[in-house]
Amino acid sequence: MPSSKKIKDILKHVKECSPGQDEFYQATQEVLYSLKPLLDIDKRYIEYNILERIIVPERTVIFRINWLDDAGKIQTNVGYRVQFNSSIGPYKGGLRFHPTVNLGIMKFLGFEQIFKNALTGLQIGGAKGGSNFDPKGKSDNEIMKFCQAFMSELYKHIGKHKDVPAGDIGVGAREIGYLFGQYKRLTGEFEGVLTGKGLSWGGSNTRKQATGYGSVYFAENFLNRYNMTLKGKRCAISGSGNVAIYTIEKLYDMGAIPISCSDSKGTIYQKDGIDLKALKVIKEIHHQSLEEYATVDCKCQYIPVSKYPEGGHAVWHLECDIAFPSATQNELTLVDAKALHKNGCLLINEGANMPTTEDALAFIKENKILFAPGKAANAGGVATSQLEMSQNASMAQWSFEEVDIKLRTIMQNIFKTAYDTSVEFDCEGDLVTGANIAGFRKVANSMIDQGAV
Ligand code: NDP
Ligand code: 2IT
Repeated sequence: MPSSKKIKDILKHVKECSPGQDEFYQATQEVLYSLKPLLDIDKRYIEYNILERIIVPERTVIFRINWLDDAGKIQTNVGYRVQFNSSIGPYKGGLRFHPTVNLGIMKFLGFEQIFKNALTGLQIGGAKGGSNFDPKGKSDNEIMKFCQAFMSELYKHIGKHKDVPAGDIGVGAREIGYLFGQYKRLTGEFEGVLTGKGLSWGGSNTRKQATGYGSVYFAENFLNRYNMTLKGKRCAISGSGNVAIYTIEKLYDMGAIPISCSDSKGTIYQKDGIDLKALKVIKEIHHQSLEEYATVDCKCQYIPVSKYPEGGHAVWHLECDIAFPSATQNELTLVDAKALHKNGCLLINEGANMPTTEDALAFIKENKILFAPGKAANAGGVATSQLEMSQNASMAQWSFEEVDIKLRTIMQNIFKTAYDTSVEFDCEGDLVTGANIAGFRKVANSMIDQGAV
């Protein structure tokens, strides 16, 4: 059977057996179609039913979480852990706490994580988890109660050689602390079962910075390949969470000008560069909205979300050389991609997971804008998580500089792997194809080696 017919049949089957999981269809469609050149030259993947197998999670745990709010009322949420693929190592991937979380979103994130983790060159399988719990407006006590209730079920399914969760949207150092404390209480084990831990109890230097720094290192490698650098480049960044903040920090180090950040309520545009110190205080210490930033910094322009109709997002309508979408999935639409192109943007570097919609991606490809897919560009976070696991296994703690050097090397290698694979398959610079094929090949070959399990 020709590979294109096979891919079509499988995608049809995915839709039939998992209704309403749009983000999962989007992710599987993008990956499977990009594998066509590989499937055409190596028939083993079809012969061993790798596509049918790789799109089904090895295990999905869905559970109820009951917790007591500050008023003494019982609240209920749903928890998930999708253990997608363990062919090359223990399951690894973040936990997301956000009201939009559902099974389709967990599956898209877990699926992407398989190939991202393979691209790092490290031995980690793919997983994702989380809950539809909304941390916004909750007291510290409520966050702790929720994390404890969440871990009271999750601990049965994870372990340092089995599955090692970490943070994602809505899960940072504070939540990892409460989750770890409860795991330790339930099991009596002090083990590296989570990454993103505090530095005094097993965390790795640079993990907090790693996704943002890694995204910038990736962009620099990409630009260097075309005889350019980040120096002096005007960069539009979306989001104002962990990934966005450390993208902005590293961009300053590289001599670039980060001109924006955003949150779910609005965008900050600051022509001469975002005030990083003010941003950290507002977001990392006080957990406030960017409206607050606009009140402390009068040189910036604040554009509320409601002012941007037609499916566009203000941040992508600013004049910039490079775009760093670093907030959430499908935040960069066709309208946005057209605006970026019109304004001369030369590179879109995905800090978030799948931030670009399908039609925007097609437009970007057609118009030959350089494009760094999230599974390559944002892999620095999970790679540094694996470095945390290594340090935990040997009870060591490496310095900030040591981990940062390793991170730079890993990002350089990921770029080289994705780029060289694009050359191998006659689509030089198409890193979507390069990253997907390189990640898939490693996982699929391991599945073949391990037989029908
Ligand atoms: P944070 O929770 O720290 O920050 C998320 C940011 O995105 C906030 O500014 C938030 O705004 C904004 N945001 C989230 N959801 C929406 C939405 N539906 N609409 C508009 N804005 C939204 O998360 P991270 O920075 O950790 O994660 C950002 C992205 O990076 C995600 O796609 C994540 O999967 C990806 N990623 C994260 C890694 C990590 O190590 N943390 C590693 C690799 C990828 P508000 O506060 O108003 O909600
Ligand atoms: O999407 C991601 O790669 C993450 N949220 C980080 C996962 C991890 O295990 O560090």
